[in-house]
Order: sequence, then structure tokens, then C-alpha cells
Amino acid sequence: MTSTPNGPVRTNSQTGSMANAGEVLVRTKILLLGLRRSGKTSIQQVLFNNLPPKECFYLDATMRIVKHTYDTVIPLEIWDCPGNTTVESLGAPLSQFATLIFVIDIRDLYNQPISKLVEFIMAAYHQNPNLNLEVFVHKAERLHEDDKIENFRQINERVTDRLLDESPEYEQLPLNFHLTSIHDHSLHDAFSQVLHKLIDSLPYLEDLLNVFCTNSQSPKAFLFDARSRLYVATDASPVDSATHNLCCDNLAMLNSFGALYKSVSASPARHRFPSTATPPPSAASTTPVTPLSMSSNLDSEKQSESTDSRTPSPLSSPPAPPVSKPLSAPDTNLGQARKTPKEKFYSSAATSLHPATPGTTLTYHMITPELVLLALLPTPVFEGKRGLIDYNVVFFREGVQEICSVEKEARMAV
Ligand SMILES: Nc1nc2c(ncn2[C@@H]2O[C@H](COP(=O)(O)OP(=O)(O)OP(=O)(O)O)[C@@H](O)[C@H]2O)c(=O)[nH]1
Ligand SMILES: [Mg+2]
Repeated sequence: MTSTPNGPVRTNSQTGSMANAGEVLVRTKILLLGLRRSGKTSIQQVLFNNLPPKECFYLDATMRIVKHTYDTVIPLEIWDCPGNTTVESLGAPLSQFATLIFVIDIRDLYNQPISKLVEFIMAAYHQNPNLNLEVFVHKAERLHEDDKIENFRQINERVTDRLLDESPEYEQLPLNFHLTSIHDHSLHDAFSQVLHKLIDSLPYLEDLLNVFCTNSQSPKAFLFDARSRLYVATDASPVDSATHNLCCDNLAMLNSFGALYKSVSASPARHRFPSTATPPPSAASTTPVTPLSMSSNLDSEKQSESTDSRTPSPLSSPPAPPVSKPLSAPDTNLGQARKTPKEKFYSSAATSLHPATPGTTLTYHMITPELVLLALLPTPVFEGKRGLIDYNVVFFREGVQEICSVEKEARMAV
């Protein structure tokens, strides 16, 4: 997606769907393909519809293409296809899509799915060379570790060999293989990586996270899409799966209490009493933060959009992201929000991970209604510099909100 002074230009991989009256929201399209019962609908439902993995067993076979929309940093349109979909029966050229995800059951007889995958890859090579090609070797949890690696390697090798047999020109095609399962966090990790390739503003989000980490002494921070628990961006330090899993679990726990927080913050009685400080996280030992301590944090981040007169301190404020012209445009959504004297609540929470000194605390800060910041902090920093952390979060939030409003504005076509 590119933006010109005259308005947004739609690339091939994006199509519009109606947003508000007269406006069309340009969505990035993802194609979900694979043989029958490979797990396509389960993937879509677990990630974007909060379906518990165990209930996927009862999903009906998909008989025709179902288009699901999902709004995060970028608006997505995911096409869940029946198992017998071919390039011809798809009903749309591959040039319309940004990503093709092909799902292969790790225990399948490999010839049939590989033939189908190769057929789509060859079509993509001619119709849309920029298409991101992702292969999910799925239901991986069914095999023991050694078999899992061996099958994964074999599938990888066979696809490459088959493509080479067809023509040496296909050797250059960048194919990405992922081991996935709906029963663990591998699916979230793999889909997050798929999503990263689609977010044009990813470098700016990463910059904001890097600055936040440096100024807050955080060893790792993620910007998560709260509902799907996909991470939209992270700082430059490497992602280790233990930390990623921990953040996913923490987010699932906090999501399940979401409605409770809303009712607490909305209660008029809540506004009459001054808020109490959050209990020191060390007191919570390894147990996740309780609803009580979380709700007490809600007030600490109550932020009036109309009284936005903070003076940035050179010590702790991250620089504005290097986003092009629309950032400063006075008619962005953020600009309008600032004019409205409407109070907004940004919930926050903290969980002590290691009670031993110095200890680590996992913090949660709501950034937009869709996005949350999860950051690991040394407990002494969290306890001793709470003001500075909150201050850094405010600037991080402003940066992310501006990036989101630019993304949204660029995708609105009248
Ligand atoms: N063990 C295991 N089972 C899975 C996984 N993902 C999906 N399944 C199961 O696989 C079966 C088929 O899942 P679906 O999501 O309906 O598969 P599909 O690809 O949409 O199938 P069609 O719509 O017929 O093309 C269900 O019984 C799911 O519970 C997984 O990661 N591990
Ligand atoms: Mg299906």
C-alpha cells in the first residue's frame, strides 16, 4: 500500500470492503488453502474467533469459500477455502492476495498435498511473484519430537524437489515452512511472523518498542493484538519461545477477565474514591495478578485526551516515528480525538514472574482498543520507577496510535 498526495493507491493484493457510508476500507487478503481436514478452518477459528482448540473437532467441512474479516493494525480478509479448491475454481486471480498459507497435515500421505501446493506455487509465480508463500506443517503436536523434525524436513525437501523437477526457475522462490498446532503457541508464533510481512509500518513500531525498552530497562517487549494474541511487533532482541508462550498465556488470562474490568471502571462509585496503589508485585509471588490489583491499576492510567499538555522529557520520551506526511495532518483521527473532551481508560496490570531478587515483572498496558504492550521489566525497576514506566507508555501509546491512524487513513478510499 502506498500513499500519494492525491490519496491512497490500491495495490493488487488488497481489496476494498465497505466501512462507513461511502467509504471503502482496503483490506489485505490472505488465502488459506490445503487438503480436506488439514485444519484450515480450525486455524482461522482458534486465532480470530477465540474457539477453544478442543471444539475444533466439531467443525463442519467447508463447502464453499468463506471470507472472514479481522481488524488489527491492518485490516485483514482471510479466505477459508474448501479442500478441493484449485487455481481455476478459486474465482479470483492470485494477484489479489498478499499471502498464501498452505496447510499440510504432518501425518498426511505427502504426494497429494504437495502436488496441490506445487500447482498453486507455479500459478503464483506467473500471476503474482510478490505473493508471500507460507507452508504450515500442521497438527505437529501429534508426533514425537524426532518424528516431527524428520517429517518436517521431508515435506520441505519434497516440495523443493518437485518444484525443481518442474523448472529450475522455481528454485529462487522464497518458501517459508512453519511447524504449527492449534494445541500450543506454535500457531500464534507462525501466524505472527506471517502478519509481520504484511505490516508496512512494522519498522516504525519496532523503533518505538526499541526506544521503550531502552528507556525502561526492559529486556523484551511485545505489541500484541489482544484478541487474537498474535504479536504485531517486538523489539530488536531475539524472541525466545518460552517468553513468547508466557506472554500469550498471560494475555489469555487477562482477556478472560476483560469484561470484569470494564464493569469496574464504568461504575460511578469507582470514580468517587481515589485509587489505591497497586500492591507490590513481589507480594503476588508467582501467581498471576489478581483482578483486584489489576483493577486498581485502571485508574492509574486514566487519561484525558483533552488535557494533553505534557512536556516531553528528553530523558524518557521516545522520538516521534519517522512516518510520512499524514502523521502531522490535522484531520487525522487522533487529532479529532484530542479535541473531544472524552476520558479514556487504558487498563494496565503487572505479574511478578520470579519472586526471588532481583526478580522479573511482566507488565500489561492497553495501547489501543485492539493492541496491548507486554513488557518484561526487572522488578526493582518496576517498583522503583513506576512513574517513568507509565510516562514512557504514554509516549509509546501516542506513537502507536498515530501510526494506526495513518494506516487507517491510507486505507480509506471514498
Ligand atoms: N491434533 C490436531 N488436530 C487438529 C489441529 N488442527 C485441526 N485439527 C483437527 O482436524 C480436523 C479438521 O479440521 P478442520 O479445521 O475442519 O479442517 P479443514 O481443513 O477446514 O477441513 P475442510 O473444511 O473439510 O477442508 C478437526 O477434527 C480438528 O479438530 C491440530 O493442530 N492438531
Ligand atoms: Mg474447513
